[in-house]
Amino acid sequence: MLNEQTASKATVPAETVAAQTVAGETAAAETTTGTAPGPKPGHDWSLDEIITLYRQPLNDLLQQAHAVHRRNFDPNRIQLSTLLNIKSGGCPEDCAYCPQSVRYNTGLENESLMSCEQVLEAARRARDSGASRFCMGAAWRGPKDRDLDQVVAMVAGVKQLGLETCVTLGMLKAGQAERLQQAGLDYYNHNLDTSEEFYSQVITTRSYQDRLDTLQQVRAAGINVCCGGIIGMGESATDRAALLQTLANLPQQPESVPINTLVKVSGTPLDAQDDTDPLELVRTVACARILMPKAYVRLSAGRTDMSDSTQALCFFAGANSIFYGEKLLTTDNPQFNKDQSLFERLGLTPDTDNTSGDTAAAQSG
Ligand code: SAM
Ligand code: DTB
Ligand code: SF4
Repeated sequence: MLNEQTASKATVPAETVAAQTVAGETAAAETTTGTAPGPKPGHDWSLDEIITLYRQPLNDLLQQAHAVHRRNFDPNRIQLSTLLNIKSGGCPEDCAYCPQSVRYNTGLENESLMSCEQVLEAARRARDSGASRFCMGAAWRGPKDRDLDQVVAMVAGVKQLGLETCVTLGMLKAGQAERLQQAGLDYYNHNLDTSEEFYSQVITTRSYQDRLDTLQQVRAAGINVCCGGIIGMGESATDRAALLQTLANLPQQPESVPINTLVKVSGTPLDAQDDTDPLELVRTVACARILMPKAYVRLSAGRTDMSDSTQALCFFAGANSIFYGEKLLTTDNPQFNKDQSLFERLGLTPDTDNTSGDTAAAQSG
């Protein structure tokens, strides 16, 4: 396991990494320092390469990540997604971080699936507040076909409001992704959460392969993939590197990569975890940006307890999307005015354009 100590000393003087191609991007010549590998072609990152990238001196990592970011995105624009928990609590799964598992006593009220009208009302509010994507989450192991009938109607309705649509419903059975695609679904969120090695310490009721299978079904149905993980669950830096390796080496990289910081909810098995070093988050975001240059990297759960400076560093490192709105699924997210003030102070402009068509087309496989 990689020692948590990062920023190992650079043993090689400044050198130029020649123009190379990363996941379809044509890279300009970059000046970088240290021993970390520069941009490389294809999707065959080894774990050692990613660990070297992750551990290099922070200034070198940030410089490299920001250069990749600038080549692929306007660095001063940010994509805003709003979340709605359309079915809250009572989930049979045992994800150790999750306040919605029926196995943990978190005081959360279980609620049945919201009506389509309630969902559309929330979507209108999100659109009017400036969000461009509306993400609906359900505390299910996976949707039953009769549940899916209702979600299909919600997706179609939200799409008609001019918003991009995203759902996260758990594992999908054969044919379900196609139904969602036909309803106009743009993104399906399904996280790997952590490395395959660490996974069994967090979840036992579904396997890593189950998750990869659902991602494959989503991809095969022509829906954009939103897939990322959580940091701060007691995993090592090697686990974070391994998660990024799995994501970056998928046959087609995800269009959207949420990086969540654990929200410690009282009553869950992970409620007493040590706080995450914010610089480990920054390193994770920077590596995600370098490995998946075309993806929207979302600074997801955990922003309520994050300083403005940490968020600013994450945006510099390549994060270009957030959840916007005062609630995530069951926990708090920053207040609207706090985020608006942050955007102003950082000179960030919310993306109003829908991105789904562009990103799907931009992926090189
Ligand atoms: N039930 C579905 C599933 O698990 O796929 C969808 C909803 S689930 C809540 C979506 C994701 O939210 C999880 O995979 C996890 O990455 C993230 N998440 C849940 N609880 C969290 C917490 N306490 N802190 C950070 N991220 C969390
Ligand atoms: C994702 O990666 N993070 C979001 C979304 N996808 C569904 C969920 C965060 C949940 C945080 C805990 C809660 O609010 O319940
Ligand atoms: Fe259920 Fe999803 Fe929470 Fe796991 S993360 S317990 S599957 S709602």
